[in-house]
Amino acid sequence: MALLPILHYPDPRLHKVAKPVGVVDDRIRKLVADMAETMYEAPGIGLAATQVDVHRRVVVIDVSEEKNDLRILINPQLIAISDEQNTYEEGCLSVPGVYDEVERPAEVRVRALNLAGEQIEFDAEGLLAVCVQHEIDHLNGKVFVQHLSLLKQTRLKARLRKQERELVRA
Ligand code: QAP
Ligand code: CO
Repeated sequence: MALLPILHYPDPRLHKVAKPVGVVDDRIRKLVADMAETMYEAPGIGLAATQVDVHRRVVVIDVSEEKNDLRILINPQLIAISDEQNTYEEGCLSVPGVYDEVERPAEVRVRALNLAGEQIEFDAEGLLAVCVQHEIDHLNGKVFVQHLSLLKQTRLKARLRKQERELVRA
C-alpha cells in the first residue's frame, strides 16, 4: 500500500481522458488499493485515477459515515439518468478549500466492473449519485469547477495559481 500524490487544479493533466481497463489484473488491484488508502487518508469520499495521474478508468468511492463501504468502479458508465435534477455543494481533493453548487441528475443507474472483473449494476441517489457523476467526470478530463460560470473559473484559476506561487516561495 502507498499514498499517491494528488494533482491540483489547474494542472493540465487533470484534463486527460482516461482509457478503459482491458483486464482487471494485479496492477489494477494495486492501483485500487493505493487509491483507497489515499482517499481515506485525505480524507475524501471519492477519488478517480486521473487525480493521481493514472489515466485509466478506475474510481474509488466511500460515502458512508463509518468509512466501511468502499465501492470500486472500473470502466464505470451511466446507463440511465433521471430528468429530475439536484443541486449539491461539491468539493474535490484536486481543488482543496473550494466548494460550490453543481446541478446534476438526481438519480443514475451505474454499470461498472468490480475487482473480480465482473459486471455490476446499481441505482444511486443522494450523495452517492453526486459522487459517481463527479468521479466519472474526472475520467473524462472534467473537474467540477468546469460546471461553474466562466467568470468563476477564471477567478479561481488566478487565485489558485497565485496561492501555488506563494507556497513555492515560502
Ligand atoms: C467528490 O470530494 C465529491 O476541499 C469527492 O480541503 C464531493 O472527497 C462528491 C476534500 C462532494 C460529492 C460531493 C475537499 C478534502 C474532499 C477539500 C472529496 C479539502 C479536503 C473532497
Ligand atoms: Co474530484
